[in-house]
Amino acid sequence: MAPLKGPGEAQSYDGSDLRIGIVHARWNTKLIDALLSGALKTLKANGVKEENIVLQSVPGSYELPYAVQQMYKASETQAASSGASTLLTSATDLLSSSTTDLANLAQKDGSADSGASSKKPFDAIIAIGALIKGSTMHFEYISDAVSHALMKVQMDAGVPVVFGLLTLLTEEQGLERAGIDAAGKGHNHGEDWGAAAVELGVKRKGWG
Ligand code: DLZ
Repeated sequence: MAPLKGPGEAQSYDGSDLRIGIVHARWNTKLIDALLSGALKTLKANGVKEENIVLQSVPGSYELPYAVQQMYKASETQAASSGASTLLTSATDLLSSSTTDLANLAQKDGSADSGASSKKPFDAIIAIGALIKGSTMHFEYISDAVSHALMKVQMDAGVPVVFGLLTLLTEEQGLERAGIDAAGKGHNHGEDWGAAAVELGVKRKGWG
């Protein structure tokens, strides 16, 4: 019988053509490490190439929306200029190469090309953080601000931003959602985030 909760039957999408960004906070590192591993695991299982996954870290969850926004903008700028810079690199190589070096140039060009194609704008970005409620109002303010800001970045930039922010009332909740609780009854939500990034990244190409 299908489970009541969760993202439903796992469907596989071909992520081999996708470029995915991941920004993660460093607060609550034990949780973050497990969630990040989970996300990377499903990205790779769905065919996303390692060289097309870009990782960034920020101190805490509050910094996530700004980092996502800047990362996406930078990827757009790089994509716009990468064609020209690839040509420039090849021309410079050609002029400065001796004939013995020319045999290597094809290989160099190949890697420049694959670099250029991997410099396309991100197809999706995953924002990962773990906020744990303390004794002040800090948790409420940051949870609210970050959730709204991530949605705003997604809508303003027109790129899927996967909501990998755990808003936890207890540490135990975090361990379960990172799939590292002692009882082993938890589930690593990072895996779902990786799958969501691939699904949205693939589907948005068809929506254009
Ligand atoms: C300050 C703070 C606290 C108390 N708790 C957390 C947390 O549980 N999870 C998290 O990701 N970040 C936390 N931070 C750091 C803030 O998100 C932020 O990095 C700082 O306030 C600096 O802007």
